[in-house]
Amino acid sequence: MSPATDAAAAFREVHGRAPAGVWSAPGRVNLIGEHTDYNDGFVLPFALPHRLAAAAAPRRDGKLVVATLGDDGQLQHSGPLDIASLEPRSIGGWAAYAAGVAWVLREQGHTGGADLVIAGDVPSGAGLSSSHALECAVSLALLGVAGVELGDGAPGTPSRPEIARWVQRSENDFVGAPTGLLDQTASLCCEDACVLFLDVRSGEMEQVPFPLAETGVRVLIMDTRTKHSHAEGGYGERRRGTERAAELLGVKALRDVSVDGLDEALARLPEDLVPLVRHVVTENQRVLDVVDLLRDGKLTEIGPYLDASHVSMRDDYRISTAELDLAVDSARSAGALGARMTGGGFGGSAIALVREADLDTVRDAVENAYDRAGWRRPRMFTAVPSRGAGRDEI
Ligand code: GAF
Repeated sequence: MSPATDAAAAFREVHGRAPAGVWSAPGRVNLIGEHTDYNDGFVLPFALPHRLAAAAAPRRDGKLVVATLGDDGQLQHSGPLDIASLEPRSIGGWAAYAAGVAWVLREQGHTGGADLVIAGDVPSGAGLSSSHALECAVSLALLGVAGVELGDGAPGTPSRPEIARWVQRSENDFVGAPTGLLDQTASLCCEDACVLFLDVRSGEMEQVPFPLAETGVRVLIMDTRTKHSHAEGGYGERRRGTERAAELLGVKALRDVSVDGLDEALARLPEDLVPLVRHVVTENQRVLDVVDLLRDGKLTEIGPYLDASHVSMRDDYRISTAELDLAVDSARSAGALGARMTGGGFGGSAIALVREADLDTVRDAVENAYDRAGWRRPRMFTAVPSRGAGRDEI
């Protein structure tokens, strides 16, 4: 069974008929480039093999009816929601993400009701973008049942980057989470076996080969199973801080400050903004350095950049937690080539780049460290870069 077949089976159970189609979208990890997206900077995510699928059929009454299949096999139902009367912030909980997409598509002229049933295996609350996977799957499903073809952005054929911007708008304006463009773009635009180098300012993208198996290394994901939430204070506070710094420096965004000009820029800022700016500027440079190494086929040499990124998020951006630090530090001490927290922070997941031969040692070391701390062990798994969102054969 796959998320797509699960969603289709659940759709038949709920509606007593087959869906018109199934569309799915992956979660992501960000290899490096954190909190750079809303500063017009660079990011380097890859799509997880884990996906959320939306089985869908059109409705003629303009309503959106959503059911999601939980890990416990139980269906949770929303709605019916009248798409024409959706208003920003009018809905809470998981249904807000699906409703937000219907709202933004309505704003773009793509109205149309639908029955949706969602199933999948992206761990939720793990900082692996399950909410964006849901939004991206729902956006493709709603466009799909409305007969809208994806294209190059010409009128009537929205492109994937354009849909990513719509999804961002639904989150910012409808859900009320001030997130950037990283996660939606990763879910919609990533490709198999590659990391996606995205320049958020220009929208330029490069699929950079990330040959894990051929190099004998793995990416170990360590879900600390501790809380993270972007709608709450810490994320927005950091974002506002970096925007204020850009304003004080007289630049459009911190992307415009280079590492060479960093000291001079920091000298002009109030003390509280210094570490925030240092993180963003050095993180952008680390993304560029890692991309250069990957283009040169030097995957095993990127570890120190992952480590430096973690230190920068821990000490300067202050978005790490004791659980994330312990996962990162114990993985490193047990021989990981590099490790860092991934995503927005304040909990969620860390990643470690590990040689295949060291995988068990690293896993054991992390578990032992957690046991010694008296904490619940992280959920750990390896993941390879996978395909982005799309329609599934069922
Ligand atoms: C979260 C946000 F949704 C992204 O836009 C990005 O800012 C990330 O945190 C940090 O890099 O996942």
